[in-house]
Amino acid sequence: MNYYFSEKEKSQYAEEGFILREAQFSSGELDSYRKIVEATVRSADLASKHGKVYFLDKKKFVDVDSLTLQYEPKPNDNCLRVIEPAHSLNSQLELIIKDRRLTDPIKSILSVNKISLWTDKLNLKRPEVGSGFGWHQDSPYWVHNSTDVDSLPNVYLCLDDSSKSNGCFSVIAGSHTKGCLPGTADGTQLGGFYTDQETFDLKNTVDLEAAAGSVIFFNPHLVHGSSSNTSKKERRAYIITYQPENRAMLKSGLVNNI
Ligand SMILES: O=C(O)CCC(=O)C(=O)O
Repeated sequence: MNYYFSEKEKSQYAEEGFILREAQFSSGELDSYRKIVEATVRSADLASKHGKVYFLDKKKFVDVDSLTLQYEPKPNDNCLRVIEPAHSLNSQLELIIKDRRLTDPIKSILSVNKISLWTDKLNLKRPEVGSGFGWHQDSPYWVHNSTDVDSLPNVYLCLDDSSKSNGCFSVIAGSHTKGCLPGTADGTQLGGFYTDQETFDLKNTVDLEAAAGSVIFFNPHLVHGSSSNTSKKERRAYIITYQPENRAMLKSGLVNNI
């Protein structure tokens, strides 16, 4: 059994910059992954007590060695929003990172037989407090640390059922074809990382309302984002980014061949 992309998926990925595969993981697997995720959150809370706190555009971040924790804006600034790289807190996440349902399609995208890890993020969009992510590409964040930013495909694993009300993942189909796009120049510290809306067409928005266990593969240049979680339901996601083998990870500089 393998999970490589079909020819049709390869051309759809090339054209639109993403592929959604539904029902990839069973409810038993998802239950165990959610337990691993919540254990990782508890470890992050403990680790944060020894970290360096700083604020960007009034948003709280804590760095602990090569780990970065990002919090919700005030008054929910005790609530974790993003943990990166998450596997550094919990080696059980490596089970997911190495799963062929995720790695085979990545090998199809990269046209290689062996891959390594670039980074992994847990995005915890908690009920009623989880904030949105503005339209952005990932590539501008990485261009200063990677000489081959085109070769950093992402996998987004839905850990909960997601809809517009709990802030599902949204993409701008076809927005990946022009490389790194200009950021906004709104004078804020992080503004340059949000994509200038003149450079893409909101008409091409696809809201990926997808059940838990769905997986979205997407190009590092694809413009994407999501709205806040106004519902009473969890919306957790695990985003893993891979690269060809023998390359160093984003934060630690270590090599993690899969
Ligand atoms: O989790 C989401 O909805 C979006 C996350 C995202 O855009 C990112 O981590 O780059």
